[in-house]
Amino acid sequence: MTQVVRYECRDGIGVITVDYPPVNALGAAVRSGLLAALEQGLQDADARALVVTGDGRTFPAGADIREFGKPPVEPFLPDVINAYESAGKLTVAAIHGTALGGGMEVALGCDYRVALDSAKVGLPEVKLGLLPGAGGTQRLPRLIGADAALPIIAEGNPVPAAKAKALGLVDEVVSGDLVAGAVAFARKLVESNAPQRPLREQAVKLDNPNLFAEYEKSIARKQRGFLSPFRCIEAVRAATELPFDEGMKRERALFMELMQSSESRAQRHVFFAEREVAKVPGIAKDTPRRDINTVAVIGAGTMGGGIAMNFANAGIPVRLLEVKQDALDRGLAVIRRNYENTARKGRLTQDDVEKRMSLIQPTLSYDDLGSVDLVIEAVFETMDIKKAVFKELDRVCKPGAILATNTSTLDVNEIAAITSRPQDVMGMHFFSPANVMKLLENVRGEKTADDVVATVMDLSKRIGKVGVCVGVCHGFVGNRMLHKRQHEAIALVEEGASPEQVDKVIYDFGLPMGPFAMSDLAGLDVGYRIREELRKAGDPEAQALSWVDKLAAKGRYGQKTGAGVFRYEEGDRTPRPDPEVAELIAEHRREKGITPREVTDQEILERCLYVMVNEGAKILEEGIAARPLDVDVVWIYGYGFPVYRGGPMFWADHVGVKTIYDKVVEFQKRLGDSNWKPAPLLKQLAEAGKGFYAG
Ligand code: 3H9
Repeated sequence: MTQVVRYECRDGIGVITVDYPPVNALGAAVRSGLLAALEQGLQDADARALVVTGDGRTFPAGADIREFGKPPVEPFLPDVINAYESAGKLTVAAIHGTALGGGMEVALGCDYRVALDSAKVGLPEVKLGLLPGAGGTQRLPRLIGADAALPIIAEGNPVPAAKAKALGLVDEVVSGDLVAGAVAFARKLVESNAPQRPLREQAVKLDNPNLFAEYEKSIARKQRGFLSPFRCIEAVRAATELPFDEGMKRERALFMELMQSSESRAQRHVFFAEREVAKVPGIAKDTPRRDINTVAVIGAGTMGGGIAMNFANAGIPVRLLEVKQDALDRGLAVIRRNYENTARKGRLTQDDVEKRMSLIQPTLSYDDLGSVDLVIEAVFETMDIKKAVFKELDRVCKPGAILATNTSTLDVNEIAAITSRPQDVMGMHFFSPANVMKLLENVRGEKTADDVVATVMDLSKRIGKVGVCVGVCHGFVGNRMLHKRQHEAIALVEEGASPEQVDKVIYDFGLPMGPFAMSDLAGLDVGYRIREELRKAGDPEAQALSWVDKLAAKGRYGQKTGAGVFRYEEGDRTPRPDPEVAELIAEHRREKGITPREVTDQEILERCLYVMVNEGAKILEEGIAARPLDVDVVWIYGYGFPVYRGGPMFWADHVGVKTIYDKVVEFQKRLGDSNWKPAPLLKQLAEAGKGFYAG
């Protein structure tokens, strides 16, 4: 037998244990180990039934995703599960941790299931762009009915043990020693002559005859662009319409289709990227971390308040500082309102609201910050103000405290230099709304110490964020690329497109909204102010006054003023085209002597996205992002880049770097250097026939 699965007999019950850290994934060695152990258990005259379990932290958490895309190796998982299902002895799965995907399918191949009270079970394949491909779509509906099985398969969320028991997904929930509990359960089954229960022999219950059509309709908007949820529906429907073996064939065909799909490839890439991103190149795994037990946030505005909530949510006390009492009161009232809204939706208890509010301690004095471990500044986006804040922090904070700025565009090195401890300074760029958006760009300054970076990266996870380590430059990774896209979007309208056409192309590509709906949401005044600063500073990259700036100058700031690039009706966030804006654009074109032309959707897509890829390549060259995956994760978690496209750099490989480079060169000739100078890295990859990932 292979070492990754072992067999022993305990109290007359054979115990098969998978031991393949970290998550007992069902790689080839585990699959053959499971077969060998089954054989041994069947031949063991002392074993009257068999228990299957996992060592370490979990029951198998699924097929080994690293094997996907490689030539398949026998034995295949469906065959292993069939062998368990048709074994001549009773089988019991003993589940702890997370029995997911293929792991859950192994459990479904057993006659009975016992779970530890803390365990979760589920079929998350859909989140990898797949569907359960080892019988899950055929066996789960036979166990709990199609109506209950469908959302578990098509949404992929794990089900806690107690709920699983209520659904009939597990037979017994135990606490304490799982294997002892499962062995006792198996003995009871044997003693009571309990029958084997192969699910393949069960009929499928379907309560709602319109289940599939209704469900498909209900997910259509949320799952826009994804392929796998819709294939999951087909597979479950097959379970209700076909005999088991036919259903299995259908499941297999759908699984293979998804496995080859670009959507699943992208989703699997994102799965590994979001884990890899936490490992910062050059920072040793064993770098010591600083203790973060208390935090302070400077500024109780929208951003500061949202940031403070993250810490309160994680149970970390946070001092919230403002300079004026009324601003502090306003900030606290907004935070309370946010929590109470969540409580009203049933996602928090009133007790939780009070607990979180009590963790946020308001103050008007910097002298109250002497003992905090981390301070995050979230004041007005102006260098002079930031510097004044950091001077104060340098004065009051204890040695070793981490001093972070939430700046989205300013030079973190310049801010650090105003203090006597630049090694303790870094950027923590939260995305708005800060209590909701998962991305955190952790900006490492020239002098930031390794342990500060490691601490902030760990802390990101602790507060439920995906932290990406980036370097200092204007706009860092996300906004630097966004500014390039915005520049193109504005230019495309100047040349003849309408704002709604540009937005539709980007929305249809899969982003949650187009560039102009996004700027209306963020507030046109924000971008206007940043551009004004650049113009005033005489920055050669500063853009001339655009039609969007003209709208901002007229007080059309976006959603908050009911009008921006689009207009908004009271209480409705739907962007509506505005004839007044069309007139302003026409006037702007006349002033600049531009005759509008027809702009194709294809050109909009290429100019808005290729410009980002080109900028992403520059960001990589300059070391602002260490790896293409860092750029991808920034765009997925910060801007809602469609997961099924894998992020801009992964998508670029899909399109072909050479194709993109050729277009960039063409646009450079037509539109000039300022936005279209090809990144040397892009050129180099294109000429070598390589991609950002594919070597
Ligand atoms: C499937 O089962 C298909 C079948 O239906 C059909 C087959 C025919 N494979 O997340 P963590 C690695 S599809 C390989 O940080 P946590 C992970 O990369 C699969 N590796 O820990 C990481 O590596 P590293 C369906 C895997 O405690 C390490 O384990 N199953 C796999 O926060 C620790 O992971 C799923 O989709 C895997 N399946 O969360 C479950 N899973 O240390 C996917 C993890 O080198 N997994 N790794 O960075 C998860 O959701 C979480 O990992 C889990 C633990 C909840 C289990």
